[in-house]
Amino acid sequence: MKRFIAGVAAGGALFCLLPSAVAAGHDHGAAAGADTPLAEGTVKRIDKAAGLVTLAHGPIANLQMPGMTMPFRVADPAWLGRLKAGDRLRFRAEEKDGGLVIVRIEVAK
Ligand SMILES: [Cu+2]
Repeated sequence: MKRFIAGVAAGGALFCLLPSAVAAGHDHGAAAGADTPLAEGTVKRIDKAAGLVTLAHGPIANLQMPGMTMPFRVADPAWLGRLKAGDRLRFRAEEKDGGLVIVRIEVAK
């Protein structure tokens, strides 16, 4: 997972380029990935300055990733303002521009 974490850190500079790419990719992803269940996770830390949310997550089927705790970028920075440590959520993460980006979040209240 070192590759993914390095990608997230290095991808910070690309963050401003993401919204249109994510929006375009998400429409296709929703159809292509319709049979892939959302992953489950718990928010451990929010870093608004870096645009990252650290999740303790379960297996992510579409990324063939086992459960672990790691930071993710988010498709919309505004999401970070609506999350807090301890929130349990379901999410979809995709590989974009060499890093991992959360493109969908459903918070379990
Ligand atoms: Cu992970």
